[in-house]
Amino acid sequence: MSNILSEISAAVIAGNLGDIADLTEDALDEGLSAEEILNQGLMPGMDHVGVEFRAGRMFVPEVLRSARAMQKSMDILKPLLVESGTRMVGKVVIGTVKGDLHDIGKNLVAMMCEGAGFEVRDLGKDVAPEAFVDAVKEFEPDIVGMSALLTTTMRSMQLTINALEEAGVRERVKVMIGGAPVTQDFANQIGADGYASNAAAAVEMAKQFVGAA
Ligand code: B1M
Repeated sequence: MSNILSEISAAVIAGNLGDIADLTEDALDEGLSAEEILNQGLMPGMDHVGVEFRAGRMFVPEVLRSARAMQKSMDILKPLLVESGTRMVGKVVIGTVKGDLHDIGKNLVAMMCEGAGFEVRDLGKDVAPEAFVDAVKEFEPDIVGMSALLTTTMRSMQLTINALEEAGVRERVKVMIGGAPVTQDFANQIGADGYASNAAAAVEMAKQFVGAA
């Protein structure tokens, strides 16, 4: 890995809010692409944070700081990741489901969908089933995307699909789900239309759903 990418990983791990923006700019100046910085700098850093968190060597305030550092870099990369997004290929409503505050992966999926030309309405995190229903009625998306990072909040995905059915709008949209604990089996079980394991796969699936693949 290039030195600057290692430094970016280290800045995410340390939650170094002072240096991460400069490091990101330096990496771009060195000719690295936004995708390389994301996949080989930020993501390995956050993976390491996850390992340390699970092992009890990092705690919530530190993890939060790492998340902020990653977001700060992503704010710089976003225009580059979405720069091709001038065409409107379809509409996506996306959110992290109720009870869940993890939004980095969801933000990435939203960003990459924008980059692929989708109009995206991001409902944020901790989104109640009723809020998804309201957004479907108001925004009339082609796709509803749900993200969950906790095994305990995966159930909110099922509850959201139930709410879409009860409101009579389930058939109007394709439902795509993702997040670290989510699987294809789980998607089948709750009646989602698709599961994507990462942001790039999510974009491919979204394009297939609207016939733009
Ligand atoms: Co949390 N956390 N966390 N956390 N946290 C995890 C998820 C955990 C695995 C850590 C661990 O134990 N190793 C664990 C969950 C265990 C489980 O349920 N299986 C955990 C826990 C336990 C908790 C708390 C309960 C801790 C506590 O308070 N005791 C708490 C819960 C709060 C809540 O949500 N109610 C909590 C809190 C937090 C912070 C707030 C401190 C912070 C989140 C900050 C934020 O998001 N703004 C945080 C973080 C940062 C993590 C880890 C370290 C990193 C998550 C992340 O951002 N990854 C995480 C460990 C880990 O995953 N390594 C962990 C980077 C991101 C780009 O990846 O989100 O997987 P990811 O997204 C990927 C794919 O999954 C996919 O594409 C993305 C890009 O490729 N994808 C989709 C995601 N959504 C998709 C949607 C799609 C398609 C694909 O379609 C719509």
